Amino acid sequence: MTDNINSHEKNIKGNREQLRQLGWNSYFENMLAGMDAKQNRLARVISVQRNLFLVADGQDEWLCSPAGRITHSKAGDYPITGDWVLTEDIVVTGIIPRRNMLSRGESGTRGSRSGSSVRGQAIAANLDTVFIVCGLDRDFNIRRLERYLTLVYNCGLTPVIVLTKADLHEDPEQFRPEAENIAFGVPVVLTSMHDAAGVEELDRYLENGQTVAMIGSSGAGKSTLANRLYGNDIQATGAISTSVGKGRHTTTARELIRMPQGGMLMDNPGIREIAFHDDGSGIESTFADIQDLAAMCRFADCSHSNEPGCAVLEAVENGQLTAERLASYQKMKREMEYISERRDKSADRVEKERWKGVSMRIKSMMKHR
Ligand SMILES: Nc1nc2c(ncn2[C@@H]2O[C@H](COP(=O)(O)OP(=O)(O)O)[C@@H](O)[C@H]2O)c(=O)[nH]1
Ligand SMILES: [Mg+2]
Ligand SMILES: [Zn+2]
Repeated sequence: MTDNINSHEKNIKGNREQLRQLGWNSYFENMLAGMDAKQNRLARVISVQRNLFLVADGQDEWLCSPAGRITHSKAGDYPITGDWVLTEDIVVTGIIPRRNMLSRGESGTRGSRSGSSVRGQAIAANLDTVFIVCGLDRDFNIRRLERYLTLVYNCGLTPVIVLTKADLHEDPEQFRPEAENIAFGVPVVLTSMHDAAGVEELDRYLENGQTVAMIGSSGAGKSTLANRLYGNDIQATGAISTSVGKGRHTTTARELIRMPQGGMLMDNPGIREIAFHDDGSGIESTFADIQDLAAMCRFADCSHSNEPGCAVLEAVENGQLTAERLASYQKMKREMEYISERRDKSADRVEKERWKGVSMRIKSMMKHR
C-alpha cells in the first residue's frame, strides 16, 4: 500500500481519466484551481467510519485519517461520503467545496420543541440523482413520499421514485399514477427482485461520472435493488443478514459502490424518521399544485383553512385536491415555519451575545481610562 502511494507521488494531483470515472468533472477542477494543492493526491470518500475514511482515486483504495485541523473544524467542514478530498499519504488534509449535499434534520428533532438543534445531518455529497426507494408493501405511503420529495428538493437535488417489490401485486401499475399524482414530472420506476423490470430505466442514471444515492426506510429493498442493478450480490440484504443471525444490522463498510454502468451508487442505511433542517423551497416544488391554486385565493396571505374565496379549499370541495394532501402540506408547512422560527431565534441570541461582549469591553475600557 505504502509502495503504491509512493509510486503515485510523481503523479501529483491524480490521474484525471481515472478520477472522472469516480465522478470528477470540470466543476471540481474549477474549485481545485483556487486551492493550494500541489503536494496532494486527489481522492473520493467511499465511506466514513468514525475517524477513518476509505478513499479511492480510480487506481487505489486506501484508509485515511483526518488532519488535526479537519478533526477540529465545524461539523459542516468534516468530510462525508461522496466528498472529494486532498490527501497527503494517509491523511485527509482538505475538502474540495461540495457541489451539493443530501442532509436531513437530526433524528429526534422532528416536531420536538425541546430538541436542542435543527442542524442538518449530512448523508452524502456531490450527487446527481437521489432514488427515493419505497416498497410496494406496508412501506408504500403517499404522505411519506411527499416528505422524501421535500427533503430531496430542499437540498436542491433531483429525485427519482423507485417502487420496489412490484412482484407482490397482480397489478403493480396501479401504484404508478398514485405516485405520479403527488410528484409532478418525477420519474416513477417499478422494480422487482424477481425480474429485470425497471433496471434499464434506472441504468441511465448510473452512467459514467454519475453519482446516485438511495434513500428510503429500512427494508424498502434498497440493497436488493443495488444488487439487481449491479448484476451480482454486492450488498448484504435483509434476507441475508437474518440468515446469519445479525438481525437488522445490514450496513457494509463500502457506501459508494462503483457500478458496471460506469457511475457510483450509494446505499444508505435506512432513514427511520424524515426530519427537515432547512426551510428551503422544497415544499413549493413538492406541492406545486397547491402553490398554483393558492395564487388564485382572494387573500394573498390566505392560510387555506377557513378564508372566503380560498381556491385551495374550493379544489378540495370539488375533488380536484384531496383533503389528505392539503393536510400533509399544512403539516409540513408548520414544521418549516417552526424551523425558521428556531433559526431566527438562535441568530437573535448570537447577535445579543455579541453585543453583550462589545458593551462589556467598552465598559472595561472606560474603567481603565
Ligand atoms: N417480494 C419482494 N421482496 C423484496 C424485493 N426487494 C427486496 N425484498 C425483500 O425485502 C427485504 C428487505 O430488503 P433489503 O434490500 O435488505 O432492504 P433495505 O433495508 O432497503 O436495504 C428483504 O427480505 C428482501 O428480500 C422485491 O422486489 N420483492
Ligand atoms: Mg440495506
Ligand atoms: Zn386559500
